[in-house]
Amino acid sequence: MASGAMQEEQVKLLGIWFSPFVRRIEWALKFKGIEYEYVEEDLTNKSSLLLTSNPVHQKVPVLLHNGNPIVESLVIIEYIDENWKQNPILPQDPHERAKARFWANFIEQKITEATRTALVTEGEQQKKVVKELKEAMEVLEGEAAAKLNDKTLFFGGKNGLGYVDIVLGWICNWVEVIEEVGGFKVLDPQKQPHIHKWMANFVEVPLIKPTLLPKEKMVVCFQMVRQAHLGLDAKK
Ligand SMILES: N[C@@H](CCC(=O)N[C@@H](CS)C(=O)NCC(=O)O)C(=O)O
Repeated sequence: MASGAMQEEQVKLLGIWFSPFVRRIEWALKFKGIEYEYVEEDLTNKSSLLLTSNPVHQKVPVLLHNGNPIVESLVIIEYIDENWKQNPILPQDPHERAKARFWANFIEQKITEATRTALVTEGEQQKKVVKELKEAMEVLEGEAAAKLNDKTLFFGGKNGLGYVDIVLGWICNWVEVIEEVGGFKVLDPQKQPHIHKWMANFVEVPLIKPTLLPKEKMVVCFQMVRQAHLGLDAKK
């Protein structure tokens, strides 16, 4: 019979197709080669499993590991890395690990959240957040210039993809869509050549490529999100 370590694990991911936060978890699971069941949620009619698994935020992604819920995408990625040791996502060295966590948090606070705000705002409020977003991109460009070169294509270093790559990866598929829908521009190959090179390499990674979404489908979805937040429907 199977030993303890070999016992069958139940891994379930509650998600929604258009979420960059969910996509990160799919990338982390695929990177580790972990089998999982994907359950698509209806966020207009959340399942009781979602509500009981993530009672505080009631958001996806939720990872259920043998029935235990883990929430918040960065927490989930760290959990996956701690539980399944193959193909480490975070660096082994404590200082490198701390630096990876620093950049992941920077991306989350200064880029991911700001992009979300820029999508659902207009006028002066949007101008302010887009300015902050551009400044954050410049800071990230500096880190990319320092860290990446012809031999080191990813923030994960010699091992290839790592924590920062998985956390940042959504920009390759989502930012262009959100820029179009929100009517602003933050990514510019002239201004962030290293980030653009990284993006070009990231989308070609065999485990990433098939998971990228068609732009047209996302534009329609994010237009609805923007309109819902701005109440444009009500004004019509
Ligand atoms: N900080 C969270 C963000 C998750 C999030 O915002 N999920 C959205 C989908 S993209 C959601 O479930 N929204 C449902 C709601 O706000 O009711 C994470 O990193 O997991």
